[in-house]
Amino acid sequence: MPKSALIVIDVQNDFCTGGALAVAGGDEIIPDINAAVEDFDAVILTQDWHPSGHSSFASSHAGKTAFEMTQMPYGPQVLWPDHCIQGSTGAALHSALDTDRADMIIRKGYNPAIDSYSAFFENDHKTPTGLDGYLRTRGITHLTLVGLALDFCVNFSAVDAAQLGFDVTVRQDLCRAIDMDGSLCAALDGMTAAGVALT
Ligand code: VGL
Ligand code: ZN
Repeated sequence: MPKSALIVIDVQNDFCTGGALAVAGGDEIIPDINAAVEDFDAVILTQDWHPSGHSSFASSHAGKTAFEMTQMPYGPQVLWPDHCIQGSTGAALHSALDTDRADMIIRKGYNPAIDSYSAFFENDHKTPTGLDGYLRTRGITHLTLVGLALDFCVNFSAVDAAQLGFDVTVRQDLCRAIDMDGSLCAALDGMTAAGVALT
């Protein structure tokens, strides 16, 4: 039997109702995510975890406002409202999320100069988070991704995972999207092209 993991992306207060970067319907998916953990050999949670003044925050760039694009040394980057600041209530995993079954919580986005949508690589597409090695050394080959946001962190994680050779499924019913400027459509196309199964 191939070993499987459920990867739960960024189910944190700031991405849920009332949060700094709330994703519409973000909280709705939590009960079904809690139910899904039973079907997997391993459960991994990710946590967006930025230092204050992070370079992905619009507030760190004079004259820029949230949801504008900017150019970083590693490429284009959306500028976000301040969110998921290390140790803040907004960065905490949502209290309705059952974290007891989680084997590991992997934090990302702690590098002040580089954002990290993906659970595998920072946005330079080079700096690894270590998750690839963790999964491989445990013999896990099949990944199912759920969480927030479908068009950003779930998307980047799924595409990287597929390119790393994992068998990847994204359960769209257990995700919600930000959907700005066609980002959801582009993400679905990109995941399909990368060989991700969308169910
Ligand atoms: C995310 C924008 C900024 C996400 C994280 O979890 O999708 N999006 N930081
Ligand atoms: Zn972030």
